[in-house]
Amino acid sequence: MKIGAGTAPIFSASWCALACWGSPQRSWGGESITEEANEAKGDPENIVNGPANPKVAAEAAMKLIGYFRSSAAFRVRIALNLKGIAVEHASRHLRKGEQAAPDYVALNPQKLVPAMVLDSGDVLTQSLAILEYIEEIHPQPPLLPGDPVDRARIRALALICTADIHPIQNLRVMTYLRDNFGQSEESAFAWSRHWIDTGFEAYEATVAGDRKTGTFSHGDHPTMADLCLIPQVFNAARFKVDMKKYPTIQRIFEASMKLPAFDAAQPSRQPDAEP
Ligand SMILES: N[C@@H](CCC(=O)N[C@@H](CS)C(=O)NCC(=O)O)C(=O)O
Repeated sequence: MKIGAGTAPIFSASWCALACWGSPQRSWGGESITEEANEAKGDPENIVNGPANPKVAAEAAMKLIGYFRSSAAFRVRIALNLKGIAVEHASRHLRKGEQAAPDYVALNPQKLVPAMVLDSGDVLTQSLAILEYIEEIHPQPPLLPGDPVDRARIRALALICTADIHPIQNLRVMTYLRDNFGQSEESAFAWSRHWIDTGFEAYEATVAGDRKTGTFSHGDHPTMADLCLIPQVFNAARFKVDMKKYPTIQRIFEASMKLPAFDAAQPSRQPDAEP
């Protein structure tokens, strides 16, 4: 999908210049990307908390539309941080249904975040496709290192989280269970826990004791597998999954969260974060 010339500007002046390892994520404030918000906040020049490093912001060419608690957007934020790519950030409040607003549906008919708008006007959707794109335009440090067998292992681990766990415990599925099947919040949580446990049992069995597992899921540097695992561990905490059952995953989680690229990408550090 491509945004043509003359398309109404949909982004707030909510910028986060994401610098490389160790540098904090800087926000220019603003959570929503409605045109009203744009009008209220004015041009980027009017934003009081401008970038500490104008060069980084000036290089920003891509715009990531996410939500602080979105694990799919979280994956992309980690990749951008790891690779030191600056982007403009904007948010759609999922609990308020902003992902279903017509201007967003025009970008992503799936009504899901994230979406990445390129300087060219092209719009990328699906976090794994966005990760692969980022990897192609900015190969260092690699998210998919090694030989084809290694890369298949990394992708398989990533897919446990992104294809088999996350899609059946995300917001719209939980809402559907409650609204159409009369399930309580507690039952919906139990559903999510079940599917996270099912996936994590497989993930743990794959990485535990495998010589290809290192500090991270594959070797001693973070890969696409970790970018998908760590946000899923955050979800597991929300749904009160007992992580003691998954010592290797827990170890990888702790190693990952020591890295600034992961830490800066976590939900509570986003400008649109809520308690
Ligand atoms: N497979 C998609 C999943 C995207 C997705 O499910 N996003 C969630 C947030 S993590 C969302 O937008 N949910 C809105 C909803 O459920 O209505 C991807 O990887 O990008």
